[in-house]
Amino acid sequence: MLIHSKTLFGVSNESLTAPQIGEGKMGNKIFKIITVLFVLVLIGCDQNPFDKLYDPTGDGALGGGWGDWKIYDDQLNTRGGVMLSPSEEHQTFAEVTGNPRSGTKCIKYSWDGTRLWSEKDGKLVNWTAAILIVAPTWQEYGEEKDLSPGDYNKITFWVRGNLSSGTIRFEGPGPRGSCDSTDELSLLPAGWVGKEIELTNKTHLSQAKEFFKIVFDGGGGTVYVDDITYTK
Ligand SMILES: [Ca+2]
Repeated sequence: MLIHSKTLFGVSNESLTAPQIGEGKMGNKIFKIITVLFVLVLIGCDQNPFDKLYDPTGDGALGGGWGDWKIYDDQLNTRGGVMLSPSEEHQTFAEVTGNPRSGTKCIKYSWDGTRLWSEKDGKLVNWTAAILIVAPTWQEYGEEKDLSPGDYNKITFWVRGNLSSGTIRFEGPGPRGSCDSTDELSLLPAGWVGKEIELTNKTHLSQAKEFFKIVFDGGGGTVYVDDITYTK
């Protein structure tokens, strides 16, 4: 963002020089228009690594029937974004091509184990989470989607990876501490293994702010995830 600000400032200075010849108000208007255009161009060029996970095809399965809904196969099919918590430090979240469970890509999420500051908790915490959220960006977190018409009973997915210490768990929609989740896993398999989250709290499904969460607890590691599906 800092780079963008500097670039904008430079553009502003250049566009101010021409109108000073005698058209102050018109110059101001032109300056504002040029500034807005550059902001739009810069937003369009933003190289956010999560942009490639944005589904450009529309509502996916949500726009049609309410059958099984694969929210990630070789892309994120939710129109939502990805949020890292408690901050984005010391973690990597990406799509990778090596040894996916299906197609050509899978998700790779790593944490190096460094404790991070949590604004919500007001202290350093020993966990991190990658969250597939309903909102397109974390700044808009809080946007909800009603998944209850799907009558979904579980989320199925495939994982592999390794933990350096601590545990990992996978969660469905709902607040921390009360959402449906897998058990805490102290080991991840080297090869792909299927897992599932049983969805029991229908209130969380009707007011979903998140589709799926990967939570490292007590230590870092690397996990690969593929074929995340809401199903009956
Ligand atoms: Ca895949």
